[in-house]
Amino acid sequence: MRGKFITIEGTEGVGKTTNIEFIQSWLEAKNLAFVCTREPGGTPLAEQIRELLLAPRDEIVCSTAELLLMFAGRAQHLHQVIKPVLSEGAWVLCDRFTDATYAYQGAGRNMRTDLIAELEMLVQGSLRPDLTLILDIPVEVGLKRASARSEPDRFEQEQVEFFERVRQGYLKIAEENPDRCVIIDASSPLKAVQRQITVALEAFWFSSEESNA
Ligand code: T5A
Repeated sequence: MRGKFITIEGTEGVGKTTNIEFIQSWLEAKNLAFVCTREPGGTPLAEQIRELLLAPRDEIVCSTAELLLMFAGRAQHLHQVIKPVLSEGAWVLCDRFTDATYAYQGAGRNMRTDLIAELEMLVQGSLRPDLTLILDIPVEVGLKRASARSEPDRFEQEQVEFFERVRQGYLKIAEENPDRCVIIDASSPLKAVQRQITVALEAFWFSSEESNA
């Protein structure tokens, strides 16, 4: 039986990295075999593409080049990691996936969603995450958290308006995919965020067990 595919999404500094560690402990407590990975990245080639994408540079990166690099890394990641792991029956926990492309390149850069959907079909076929946790936070709060932690990467150098569009993009994805997406209020203290995540994971676990029975 195919493993489950969980993704975690949100705007900058929303707390994905912090909460992924928490989700890993939940998976361990359930005795589930899993691989934790990220996008852009997840294989040596895709990590090199990540470096190309995130490095601040003087040259303005064309939105189409950015979009194609995202999907190039994703194609390699799917081929080398995600699909083999899922077909062995293990779970995949991924820090960002294609929803980030719809939110950042689609809503953020105003790229056509039908073009993104065509690339999604080319690269993924019918594969979609089974559960997506969208950590939601006012943009300014996330940017403040991110800037306190490290120097801004190329995306973090964008204006607040860009991240507002990205946030709205994520909220639209959640509205259009209520069976797959759960919005988590990430502006609360960490313990409260993790309580919401636990509720979402337990509900997902319960429904997966029921459909397996
Ligand atoms: N991208 C990616 C695209 O444009 N298209 C795509 O298709 C894909 C896949 C990737 C960049 O690429 C773009 C989006 C991104 O800009 P990334 O590293 O995945 O970069 O994304 P970032 O958002 O930059 O990830 P960060 O690591 O910066 O942020 P996190 O992981 O969301 O936040 P985290 O956990 O590091 O937390 C930030 C700080 O906040 C604190 C933490 O301790 C930390 O210091 N914190 C809290 N503080 C108070 N209360 C809470 N509840 C807190 N939770 C965390």
